[in-house]
Amino acid sequence: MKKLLLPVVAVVLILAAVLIVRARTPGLKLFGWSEYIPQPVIDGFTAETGIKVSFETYSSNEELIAKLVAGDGSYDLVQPSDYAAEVMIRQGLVQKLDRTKLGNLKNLDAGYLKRAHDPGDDYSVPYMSGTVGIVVNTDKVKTPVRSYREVFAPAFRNRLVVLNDSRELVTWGLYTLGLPINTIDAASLERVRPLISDWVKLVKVFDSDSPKTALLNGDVDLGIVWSGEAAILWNTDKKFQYVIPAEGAHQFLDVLAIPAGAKNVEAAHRFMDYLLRPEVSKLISEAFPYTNPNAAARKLLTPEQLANPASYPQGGGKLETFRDIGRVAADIDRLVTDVKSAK
Ligand code: N2P
Repeated sequence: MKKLLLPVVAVVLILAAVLIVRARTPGLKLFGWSEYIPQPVIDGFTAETGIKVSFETYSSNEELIAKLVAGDGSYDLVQPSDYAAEVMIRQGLVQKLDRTKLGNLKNLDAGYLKRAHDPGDDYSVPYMSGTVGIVVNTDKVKTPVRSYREVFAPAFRNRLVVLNDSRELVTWGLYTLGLPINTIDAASLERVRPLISDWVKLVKVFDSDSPKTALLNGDVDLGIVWSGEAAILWNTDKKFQYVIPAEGAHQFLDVLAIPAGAKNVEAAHRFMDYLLRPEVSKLISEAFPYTNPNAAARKLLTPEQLANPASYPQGGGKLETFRDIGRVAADIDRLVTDVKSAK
């Protein structure tokens, strides 16, 4: 009996130690876009490191910025688009990265680095890129739809899904009027107002989280969506075609950044470096087929994935990134709230 006691006590002690270490390992608080970071990727990180990840989502940059400004959440890692990262850097809401902890940065295509929002790559790491464009169910819509104006046609009343995003909606109006999308003032917003106020009346569904759903269900026949959503639709059925609007389109680069008040800076760096591994980044592309800025991961994608016209658009079209527009952002939010409430 005595012989048994020692090993049993040892096993119990070891188990207890493991449990204590686990309980003490601080978790990672991640705040990211909905439908963008696959849960199995997050679970893989926890399985490997023991670091638990709490994951909350948002569906617009403005929502993310408002949370950080209010000091809510105490997040360790966030996922702004380029222009939102620019705002956060200017306002001191994010902290400098320790590049020595990001060995996998080498996997990125250099074309996605040194961008205007963070010229020294001091604060942000590219995650995925994409565009905002038109998706058409060609079984239902037989006429070509190439421009914002053609989307917001009376014939498509109640047949449209569009992103629920103020800056996007106003941008479509600005493009339609031939106005600049990053130099916005009261005068240009007043010109956009009547146009988008007509447009919102035609829309059946506003959805930034999963605009593909209304198209898949057949609730709507066309819309304006994130390219990754259009890419999923195309993978499901080739009748869903993606078009870069003729007037010009928004091209985004979404990044990862660490908030100034993060508690687990170490885990945030580990998670970022994990996401930059080619085999992990490939899993992200499989679930959410945006444009992958990770050159090493792209090598692992199939020819079919690379031929998806929404993920990797071929040929021309004017594409522009958003810039930090300062206080006008609040005017845009007000304008869109106004026109929607008058809908
Ligand atoms: C993912 C949304 C893509 C982010 N659901 C657009 N910047």
